[in-house]
Amino acid sequence: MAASTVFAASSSSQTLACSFSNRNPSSPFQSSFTGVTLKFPRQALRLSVSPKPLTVVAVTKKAVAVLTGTSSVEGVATLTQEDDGPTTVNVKVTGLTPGPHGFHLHEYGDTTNGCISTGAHFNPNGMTHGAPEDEIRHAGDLGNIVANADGVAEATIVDKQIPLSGPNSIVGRAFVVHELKDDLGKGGHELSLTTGNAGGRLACGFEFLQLSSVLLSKLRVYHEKVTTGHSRGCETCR
Ligand SMILES: [Cu+2]
Ligand SMILES: [Zn+2]
Repeated sequence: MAASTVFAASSSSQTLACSFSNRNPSSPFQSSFTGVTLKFPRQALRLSVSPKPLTVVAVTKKAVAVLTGTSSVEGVATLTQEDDGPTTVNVKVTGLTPGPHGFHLHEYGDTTNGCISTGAHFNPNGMTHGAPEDEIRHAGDLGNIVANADGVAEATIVDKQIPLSGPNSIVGRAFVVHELKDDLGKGGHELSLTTGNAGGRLACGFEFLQLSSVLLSKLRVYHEKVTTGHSRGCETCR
């Protein structure tokens, strides 16, 4: 998992930084730069090897996207994924016309030219457009969200094809809310199998990954342990 990889990497660099500044006068380092053999004292070697590799048993990954556009349509989507399970998306969009609106994950988290620069639907498996429950669908096909009479659409979507880590991670890609109803590939229109004929792009926003509070607190505890255990004479530990 990406989060645990980062964790492990930071712990080893922390330990390495500490071991190099351990100045024990009884067994000093010798430099090889002047042609002298590099010898590490036993104590330094022990410090550089973590006695127990850190294992994060369960990780909750979280991401958030803020959706904006050129119209008054705006919204927020929060995403949560436990380990490698399905991702839950909670989305709220305001300023819509009442009724269904296509809601997709598009390929690029690029909004420099408005929502058009988010590209096509996220489609890592080379499929045609479909409904979220279809076997043949773009990974980014999340169906429709439905706005009430006040123009507010709220939905909770649980989907297995939009993970927050791994090769098909959707972090850095963009949600798009459309002008029209997504026909889920079944409308018979020439655009049905590519976009669901969902019309213009009203609002969009890309996903930021958030570290869970549990993981953050574990990182703090671990960092505290490392710094208090090895901090003497180790300026880089602080
Ligand atoms: Cu779309
Ligand atoms: Zn699609």
